[in-house]
Amino acid sequence: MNQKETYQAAKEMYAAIGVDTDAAMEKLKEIPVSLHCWQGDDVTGFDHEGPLTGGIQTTGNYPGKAKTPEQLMQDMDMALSLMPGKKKLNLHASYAIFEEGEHADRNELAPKHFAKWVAFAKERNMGIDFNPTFFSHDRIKDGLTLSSPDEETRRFWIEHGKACIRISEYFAKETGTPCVMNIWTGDGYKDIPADRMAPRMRYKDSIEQILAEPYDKKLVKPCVESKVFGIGVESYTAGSAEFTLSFAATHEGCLPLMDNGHYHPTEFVSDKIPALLCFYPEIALHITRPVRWDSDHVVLFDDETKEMAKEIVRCNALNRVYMALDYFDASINRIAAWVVGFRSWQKALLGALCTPNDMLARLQDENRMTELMVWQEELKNYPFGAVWTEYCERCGVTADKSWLETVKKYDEEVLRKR
Ligand code: RNT
Ligand code: ZN
Repeated sequence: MNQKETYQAAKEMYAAIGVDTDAAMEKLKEIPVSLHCWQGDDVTGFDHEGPLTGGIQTTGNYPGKAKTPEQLMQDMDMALSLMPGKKKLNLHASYAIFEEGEHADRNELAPKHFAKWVAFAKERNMGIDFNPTFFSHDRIKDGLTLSSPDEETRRFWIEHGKACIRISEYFAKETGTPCVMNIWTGDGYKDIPADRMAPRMRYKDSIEQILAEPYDKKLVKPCVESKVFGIGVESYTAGSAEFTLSFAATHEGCLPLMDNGHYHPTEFVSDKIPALLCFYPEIALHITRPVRWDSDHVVLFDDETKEMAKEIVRCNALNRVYMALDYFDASINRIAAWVVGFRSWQKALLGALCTPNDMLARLQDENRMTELMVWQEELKNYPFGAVWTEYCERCGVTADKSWLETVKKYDEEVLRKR
């Protein structure tokens, strides 16, 4: 059988259980997924010299990492060309691009420092998401930014947040796509604090001040990302799950952002998605792969990844969930890391769209739990691979791993020569 026939057979099998695979592919093509620029250079950025801080870490020393905006864009282009589906660009403030001899500190960043990124995104028909960078900077005092007891420090970081709101609005206006602006800080304590509330009250006030910057709520979607702990801040994180959820719940227009690496290993974000969708009009996600902890390994087509995608689709919430990838592996080819992660999430979404969700929900409501279990197992053997191959072909990318040959060639010809 050639691919067309294989796909036709698969399509009929899915049709028999009420799944329209063509419609699933058409739908997926329209759903943007945000690709994080920071996988390309180990979260280094262009506006500082120092190390990566904030309780996050990249490990590995794979050769040829991008060191300039041009290199990062070139690498990203290579990655983008190997991924099916609709992409959005996810930037951090630390990726500002300065003219020769120019520099602006984080509190003074302006739209012009991102004009090159806007041109890049527009040429590729991508919207842009944004993140103020509250780490890797010498104005972090004693590990604290927005929750610092030092008013000058806190002011600096509030100004940074406000600058980022203005830049986010600029992105939205330029690209014609709303910009999701995510606030995450690594603020916390290594050891048991004596006061857990005051830092949170300051953090709360700081975010309120940032969001008091005027902006169009249709264009900028601010979020707050929670975290359970970071390296060096194991005992206490100001932006805990309860803190950020409550903040988002009580501040109109502010979304909660769940990063699936930021919970205890026995918690599942797939279960949290429908819980939040009961209350929030919109939510945001950082999709990653935690290995025993917040390790930010490359996203794979694994069970929890599939389950998260299924929940978004089952809840009919593809237009209510902003999806962004967030991982950084410096130990393997960085472009391949981008590609594998993005393709894994595409597979998970396509798989979810090819699931007879209404039928399964009916079995649940009619308490036909034996049948439900048997069906869920049966579906694992459906010919999803044929649908994926067809989807990739329709998107103009290779379906199998032959894309790796292109990356290997680029590795030899470009990366190793840096
Ligand atoms: C860190 C958070 C945060 C960062 C990025 C770089 O634990 O997940 O989202 O990964 O902002
Ligand atoms: Zn994250």
